[in-house]
Amino acid sequence: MAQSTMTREKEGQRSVAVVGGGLVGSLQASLLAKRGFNVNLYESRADIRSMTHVSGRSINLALSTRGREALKAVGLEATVLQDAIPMYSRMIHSVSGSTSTQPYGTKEQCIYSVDRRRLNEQLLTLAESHDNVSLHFSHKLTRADFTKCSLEFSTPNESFTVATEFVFGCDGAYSTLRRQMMRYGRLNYEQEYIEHGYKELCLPPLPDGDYALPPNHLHIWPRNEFMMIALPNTDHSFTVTLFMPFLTFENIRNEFELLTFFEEHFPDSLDILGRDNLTKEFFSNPTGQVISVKCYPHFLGGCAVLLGDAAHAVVPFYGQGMNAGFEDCLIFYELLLAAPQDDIVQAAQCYSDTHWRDCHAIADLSKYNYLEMRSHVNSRWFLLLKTMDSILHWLLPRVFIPLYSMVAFSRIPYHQVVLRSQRQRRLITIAMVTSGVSVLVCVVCVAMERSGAYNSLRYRILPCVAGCVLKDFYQQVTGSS
Ligand code: FAD
Ligand code: EGO
Repeated sequence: MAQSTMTREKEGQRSVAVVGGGLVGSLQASLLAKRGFNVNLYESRADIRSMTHVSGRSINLALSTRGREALKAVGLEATVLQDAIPMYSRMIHSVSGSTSTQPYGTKEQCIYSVDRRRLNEQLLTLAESHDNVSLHFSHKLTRADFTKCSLEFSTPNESFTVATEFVFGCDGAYSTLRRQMMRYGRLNYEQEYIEHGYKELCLPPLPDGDYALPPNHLHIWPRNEFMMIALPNTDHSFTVTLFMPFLTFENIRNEFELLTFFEEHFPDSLDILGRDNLTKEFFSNPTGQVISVKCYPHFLGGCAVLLGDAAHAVVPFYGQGMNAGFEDCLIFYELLLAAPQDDIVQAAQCYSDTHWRDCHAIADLSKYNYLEMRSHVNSRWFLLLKTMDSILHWLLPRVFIPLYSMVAFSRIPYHQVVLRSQRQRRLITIAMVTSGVSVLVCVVCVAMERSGAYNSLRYRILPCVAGCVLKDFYQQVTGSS
C-alpha cells in the first residue's frame, strides 16, 4: 500500500537518505552527520545489535590502510583496532605441511583481522550517537523516483514514500537503488559471477584454549584452483575460508569425499580443524557465491550516488572490498569539504567524474589477482614472487613498491597503482634484459678475443649491433605505455 504522503523528512533543506546500514552505509551516515546534514538511514534487516544470530557473508575481514583512514575520519580507528588482531606477515602453508612467513613490510605495515558484525555494530552505534541521524531498521527500499527524488520503502506493516534532497546507495552488491537508476537513466552496468565459490569453516581453539595456529599472520594455503586462507578471531578461533570452483564443491557429497579431498590438498589443516568439526562445518555452512560488478556513472538522476559494493563489488582476492568502500566515503567527504557550502551535487559530480577510474581499477586488480592465483600460484611460486618483491623493494625502496603494498598500505589511487605497477614491471624487464645482453656480449667478446677472431675489423661492430638492438628494445618498452 503506497501512501504517497511525504513523511518524516520535511524539516530542514539539508536532509539526506542513506540506503543500507552495512559497513559502508553506517560509516557514510556518520560522515554526513559531521557535515551537519540530517541523515535518515534505511536498512532492510532488523537491527543486528539486537539479533542473536546474523546470517550472511564472511565473519571476519582484513582491514588495511584505506579503511583505517576512513575510520580515523569519524574517530573510530582506535576503538576498532583495540579489538582487531594485527597480521604482520603471511604464513604460507605447503602441501607437505611446511610453513614459511614473509613480512608485509615494516612493523606498521600490517593488516588487521576485524569481526564484521562487531565493526558494523560499532559503526551503527556511532551513527546513532549523532542527534541528526535517525536509523530505520526493517525498511527495505523498493522503488526510487529520481525526478522527485523520492524513495519508496516497505516495512513489515506498511509501505510509504519519502522525499529527500539526496540519496546515497550503500545497499550492497545486489543494490536496489542501482537497479532503479538503471531503469531511470543511462547507467552502464557489467556483472560477472566467477567460477569459484567460498565456504567458511570455524577453526576452534586448542583444548587448552590457545590459538591453533600462530595468530599474527594471514594464513594462506595456495593450491592454484583451490585456495584457503585463515584469519584470527579474538576468541582464539580462526575463520578459515576455502575458495574453489562450484563444481568441486558439488563433487564433495559426503564425509569420505571431503576427508579424501582435504588429505590430498590440505593435510596439515586436518588435525587442527578436526575431522568431525570439519565435516559438521562443511556440510552445514552454505557455499557463498562471488560476484564482480562495475557500473558507470556513480552519480545519476541529479540526486543519487552509489558507494561501496553497490558501485563496485569486487572479488575478495585482494581483501579490499570494504577498504575500497570506506575510501569511497572518505573521498566523498573530502570533496564535500572542498565544495562551497557543502554543495552536495557539486561534490557528487566531481566524485563521479574522477573516482570511477579507481573503482574500476580495484575491480580489475582483484579479478586479475584471482586469475593469477588460480592459474599458477602454488606455495613455492607464491613465496618466490613475494621474496622477489621484497628484494627489489630493498634495492630500490623509492622506485619499486610491491603491488600488494601499494594496494594495502598506501592511499595511492587504485588507477595510479595499476599504472605504477605496469611501469615497475617494464623497469624490471629492462633491467633483466640489459644485464642478460651485457653478459652475453661480454662472453662473446672474450671468446672471440681468445680465438683471435676479434682482430678482424668486421667483428668489432658486434658490440655496436648489440647496443642498437638494446636501444631499440628500450624504446619499444618505454614507448608503449
Ligand atoms: P554490504 O555489506 O552488503 O551492506 C549492504 C547493506 O544494505 C546490507 O546491510 C543490506 O541488508 C542492506 N540492503 C540491501 N538491499 C537493501 C534495500 N533494498 N533497502 C535497504 N537496505 C538494503 N573486504 C575487505 O576489505 N577485506 C576483506 O578481507 C574482505 N573479505 C571478504 C570475503 C568474502 C568471502 C566476501 C564475500 C567479501 C569480502 N570483503 C572484504 C568485501 C566486503 O565484505 C564488502 O566489500 C563490504 O561488505 C561492502 O559493504 P557495503 O556496505 O557496501 O555492502
Ligand atoms: C602472487 C602471489 C601474486 C584474500 C600472491 C599475487 C591477497 C593477495 C583471498 C588472500 C594477501 C587480505 C587474501 C596477499 C599475490 C586478504 C591478500 C596477496 C588470499 C585469498 C587476502 C599477500 C583477505 C597476491 N589480503 N589478502 O601478498 O599476502 O598476494 F590468498 Cl585466496
